[in-house]
Amino acid sequence: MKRVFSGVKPTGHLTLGNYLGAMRRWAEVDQHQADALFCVVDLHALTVEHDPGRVRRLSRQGATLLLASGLDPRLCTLFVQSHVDEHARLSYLLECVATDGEMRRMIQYKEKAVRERERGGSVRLSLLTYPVLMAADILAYGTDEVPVGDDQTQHVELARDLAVRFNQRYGQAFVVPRATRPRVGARVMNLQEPTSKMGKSDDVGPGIVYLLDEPDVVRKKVMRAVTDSGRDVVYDREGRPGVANLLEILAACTGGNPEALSGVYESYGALKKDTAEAVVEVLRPVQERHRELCADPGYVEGVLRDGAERARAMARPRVDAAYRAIGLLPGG
Ligand code: AQP
Repeated sequence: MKRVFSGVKPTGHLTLGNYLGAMRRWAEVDQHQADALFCVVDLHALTVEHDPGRVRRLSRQGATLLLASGLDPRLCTLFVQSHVDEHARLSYLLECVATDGEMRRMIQYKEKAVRERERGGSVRLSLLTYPVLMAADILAYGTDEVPVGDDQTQHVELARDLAVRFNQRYGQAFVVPRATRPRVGARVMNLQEPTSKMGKSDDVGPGIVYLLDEPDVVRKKVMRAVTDSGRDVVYDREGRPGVANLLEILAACTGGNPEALSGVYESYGALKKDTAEAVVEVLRPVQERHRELCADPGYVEGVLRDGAERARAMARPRVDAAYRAIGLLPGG
């Protein structure tokens, strides 16, 4: 059976982008068809300015929302990255095969470094090396597939390159993974800035639909989405990014096709109304289940404890073998 690994970063409240681009497919497809691991990648949240208490709260909330979105611990392994030491252990080895130039070419690094400077902060070294830790997350488990949204494909490419390089230099240690993406919803854009991705730690809050937004808040955000001065509803990502984004969100929520849906609407208002209702309906069961799980925090903690134990047992032999292969003396 193929192995699948993916994760969410507790850098903000999870968004509709995270859900349509990744989480929904993990629950509906991946956990049924693969030996799947899903992770709250909390170490990654330390790569930018952070508040310790907030990261802890968001990690717990992220795990709870993953369960609420349908992950079933009987079908998959759900855990928190920092509970499994193998990620950090392997990351160091991979830093010894990655290059400085590779890191500096990463688009997300460039974008986030600019944002950190604009916010008056300095750029942490861990922001530069973040893709190596992500490669370790993936490679430690012999992962075949990494289901992610478009924004993460460059990082998965790097994980592939590092696996191939390590294997060529030191012997076959890692499976070479590949990224998979959803048919629609792979890149949900900010409703107020439809040329930028809807990102959970962005500053343009009104353009972001959070998974725990109340239905009326969702409606308000979608109804106020930026479109353009035209009138016809046409699907044109380049020329009409705002309308295209709404059509893609509607298609992702209803199982339709954005191109076909564009023919159904004669006004932006009607498109927005249906999109808002479709989003509210998609989020409703997730929010209900989230409420139930919040009433039973011991259950979530237990799932994470078991998950970390299982993940450790899967990662340790491969990471130990990589330590030996690269030339380190086996210890006690
Ligand atoms: N807007 C999006 N559209 C489609 N997929 C998305 N993903 C994120 N945003 C969108 C996918 O969600 C998964 C988890 O993302 P992450 O927690 O690793 O964070 P990220 O990719 O860096 O995205 P964010 O939400 O924008 O976080 P910040 O703002 O902290 O950088 C991934 O599979 C991602 O592709």
